[in-house]
Amino acid sequence: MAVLEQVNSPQDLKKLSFKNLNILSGEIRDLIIKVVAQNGGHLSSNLGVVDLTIALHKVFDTPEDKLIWDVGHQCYTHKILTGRKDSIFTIRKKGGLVGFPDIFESEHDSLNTGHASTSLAFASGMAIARDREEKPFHIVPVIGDGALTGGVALEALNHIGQVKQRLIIVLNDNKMSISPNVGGIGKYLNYLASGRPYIRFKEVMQSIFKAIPGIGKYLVVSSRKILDLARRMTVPGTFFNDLGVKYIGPINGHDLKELVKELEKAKRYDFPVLLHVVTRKGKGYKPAADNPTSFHSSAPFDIQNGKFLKSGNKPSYSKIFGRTVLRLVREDRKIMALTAAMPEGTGLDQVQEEFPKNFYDVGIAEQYMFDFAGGISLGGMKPVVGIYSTFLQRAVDQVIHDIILMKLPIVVGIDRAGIVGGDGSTHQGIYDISLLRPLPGIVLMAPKDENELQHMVYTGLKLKKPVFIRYPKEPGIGVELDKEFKELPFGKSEVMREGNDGIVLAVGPLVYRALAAAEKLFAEKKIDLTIINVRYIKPLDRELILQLLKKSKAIITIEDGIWNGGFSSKVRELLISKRIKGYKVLPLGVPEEIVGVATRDELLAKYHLDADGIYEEIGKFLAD
Ligand SMILES: Cc1ncc(C[n+]2csc(CCOP(=O)(O)OP(=O)(O)O)c2C)c(N)n1
Repeated sequence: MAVLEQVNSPQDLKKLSFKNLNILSGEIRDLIIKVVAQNGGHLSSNLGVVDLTIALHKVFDTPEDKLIWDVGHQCYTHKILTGRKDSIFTIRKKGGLVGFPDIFESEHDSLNTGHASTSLAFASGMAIARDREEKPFHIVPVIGDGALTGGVALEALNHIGQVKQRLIIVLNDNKMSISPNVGGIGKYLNYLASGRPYIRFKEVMQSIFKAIPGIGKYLVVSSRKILDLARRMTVPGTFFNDLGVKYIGPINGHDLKELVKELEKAKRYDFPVLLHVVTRKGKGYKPAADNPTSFHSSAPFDIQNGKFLKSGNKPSYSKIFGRTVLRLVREDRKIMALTAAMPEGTGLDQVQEEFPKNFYDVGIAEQYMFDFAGGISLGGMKPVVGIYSTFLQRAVDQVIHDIILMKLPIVVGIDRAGIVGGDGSTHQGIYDISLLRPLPGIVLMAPKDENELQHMVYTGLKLKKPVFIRYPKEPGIGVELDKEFKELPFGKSEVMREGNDGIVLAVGPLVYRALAAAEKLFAEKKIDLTIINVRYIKPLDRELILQLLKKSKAIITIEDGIWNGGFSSKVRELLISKRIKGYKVLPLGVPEEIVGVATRDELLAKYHLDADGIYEEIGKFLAD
């Protein structure tokens, strides 16, 4: 019988021998590979922490002890071991398990995560609360070397070193963020992981022993134990030790015995310790180990050859964004492409490859990136930022305080804007319109297709203002790309279809779904709609909207995001400010609720944002 069959809760692990734990580790890897090959998901990070997770559950007792997974994308083994083995094939599917820890899903998940670097701050707060109540349990945040570079993690370390709560921080160091980790902290961890501080210490000690006349050479031989002890003590990890967090490591993250031994020891301290655990991303599946970046957030694939199962040849908006920036850099070396740890995801890796000097990956540091961009802009260069809508949320203060108030020219590609499939609530890009639209002096655009996206990036750079361009995570429409870039008329929308029965103001690629709905409404119900490709959410084409109101006072707004406070509200505010009477508005968008896990298409259908939903909603609205 497979060992995994005997494990239904973390308690079952406690009885297993190390031999069986090692067998279990192989079985879990096989299961995770099968699950991700079928559903897509985070493969390389999950394969990297199988042994670490087994060791953690062997040593600690969840749910009493709190395991906190930073980012949370590496939680599959944790889910398998904490009673969710039988539903693991539902992960990332509608109604299934969330691909990240979720406190509503299991008592073993002590924190919802998805955005990086939050674990240490939460652990710190939870430890204060625990200690006030004099409770004995352990709090164990597990943070990657990538997430450790995030500002909030460093702010937490700074405070933890001061407050000195009892905490066991596990630093899972695999040298990788999604791409290879960047920056000084990563280099420092590599230095620690290589054992070089110890080797250096050993060399110095041995030369001191040798210099002692007579007995020196004997001391060198017998000093191994002392040196070994010294290795465990203060020499490595000075950065952490000096902050007030005891460094322990490096520890082989694939050696269960060593892991269990070190975790058991860590339980004895009554102050914060950091265990530096070294793991390999993708371990156990060669294609993922060889190419951890592609298998970070993986599409379904063929297990035999590691090839992704492709769905069509249309380029993504990210690809077109990166390609456009690359073409523009070829013409103008003042352009600087910036990303916070997402070179591939944003498409800006294309710039990195050809113009490494015009590209910066700043690590998981969205706030820093906007201030860095501000500095670049003040210095007379042209920053172009690629960022996911969901991660932009973290830098809204920098956008307002450091970019908008100084009216700094910058172009921001907001990727994954709108509904995002698979990842669930933490990754939805549904708030950017409502967050950005009240900000004075900004330009906010949304292309209806990939051809328009390239013109928007070009136009954005010409405008010399803070410009934001939002586009979704879905393949482009497949339209032909114009060879030459062109400047889009500032603040002007595009009329796609004319009719007298209602005005549809559609944002982004939803324009095409609205067009399809309009054709069907005309064919089946003789309802004749005007369809507008909004293009500029800000500044709004007020002139056109006011003009169109002469034809019809039935307005339908369609946006891929929350409509409450979003584009729909903006249109309504215009109508109110102009004291227009007798209009009615149908707002199609995401309502004010937490958007869970499903595919993008399923979610679009749920919120009536697919062609059929738009058709039905408008049909009902105009019939009322
Ligand atoms: C604030 C934020 N920015 C970017 C991301 C996208 N992201 C997800 S995982 C990841 C890499 C994390 O690296 P690390 O913490 O070392 O974990 P690993 O995947 O290597 O196990 C990034 C950049 C994120 N989740 N949150």
